[in-house]
Amino acid sequence: FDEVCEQTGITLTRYMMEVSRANPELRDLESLISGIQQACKTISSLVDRATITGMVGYANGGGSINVQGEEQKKLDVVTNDVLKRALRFTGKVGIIASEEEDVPVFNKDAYKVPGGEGKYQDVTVDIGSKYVTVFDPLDGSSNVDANIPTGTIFGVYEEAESMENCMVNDDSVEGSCLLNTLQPGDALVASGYCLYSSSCMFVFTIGAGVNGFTYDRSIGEFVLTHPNIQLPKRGKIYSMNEANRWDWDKPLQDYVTAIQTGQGQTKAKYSSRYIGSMVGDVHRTLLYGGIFGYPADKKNKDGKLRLLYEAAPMSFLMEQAGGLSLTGKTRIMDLVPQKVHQRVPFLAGSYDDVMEMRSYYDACD
Ligand code: AHM
Ligand code: MG
Repeated sequence: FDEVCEQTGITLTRYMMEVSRANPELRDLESLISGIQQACKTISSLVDRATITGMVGYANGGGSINVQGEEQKKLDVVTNDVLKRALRFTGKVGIIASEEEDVPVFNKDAYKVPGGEGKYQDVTVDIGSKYVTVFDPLDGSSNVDANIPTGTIFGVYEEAESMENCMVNDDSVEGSCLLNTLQPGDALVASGYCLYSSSCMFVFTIGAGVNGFTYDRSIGEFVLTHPNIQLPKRGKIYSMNEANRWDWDKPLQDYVTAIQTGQGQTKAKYSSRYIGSMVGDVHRTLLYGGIFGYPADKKNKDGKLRLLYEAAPMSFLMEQAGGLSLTGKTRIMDLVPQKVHQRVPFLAGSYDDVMEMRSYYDACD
């Protein structure tokens, strides 16, 4: 009988229940992760069925532009809404910052939940003991029409200060809600991603290592398949958009030339792999090792990836798996964002590979 019961394995739901039983102060985080996992299951189904349901292509016939000047795809808009609602109804999230929202959203409104005697009652988000959640609902969405992997990236911060002085205007938030949003990666309490690929995987950290769960559609649960992921100290793969090579910093050009030609520290000739979808590229790097990045170039001095909801959450994962994540020289987890949608050069992966890359920048000083 025991064997039959064990067939399900350790689900993400059970994992978080056990974490919060052992650490009652993390009970709110359990609710929050439950909201995110629920949203990821819905997004996985939306992505799976997108070509059947007509959910491919641009939103509003191409007229929908986000604050970063990017055209939003239909799936960007829908998945943002799915995640926002899932988080809001946990009652544990005060502020949400998303790639697809111009300014952070403050969950201050009352909403209705089922009450006693079949009635509905108004509740407001419990001010205090709340979290700030940052996310990119569907990273790599430009690839989705061609069935290339995509992913959801998220990061969770605790509110660093009281929300009393939070000012919400039509097109901006100021005061404590902005200060609570602009926290450095080092303040993250959880981060992770959900990868929508040949299988759907939820990989995350709460600051005690990295665990990977694979979605078992037959039971509707994420099941622990990759406990305690450790990045190999070295890999043999580099992963960057090489079309930008001639615009990269000289130290990075020299480093990549060295590992391509067997002149690097290991004397191995590295292979190149680049999906162009950060979640897939980071996932491969976590499992196989090597270095992945979106570096600075002449046109884009800060690279392409966003610090708050792409680079910092992924840096937390990389470090928790024993790897390293730098802008070139500087540790990304140390950076305090000045703006919600700020970009940052990102180079991360196996500890020794990233340190070798860094040595080319040191040599330039
Ligand atoms: P997005 O957030 O608009 O989807 O863009 C981010 C994506 C990353 O997933 C990926 O690493 C990068 O853009 C690829 O950019 P490029 O096509 O310039 O190589
Ligand atoms: Mg993105």
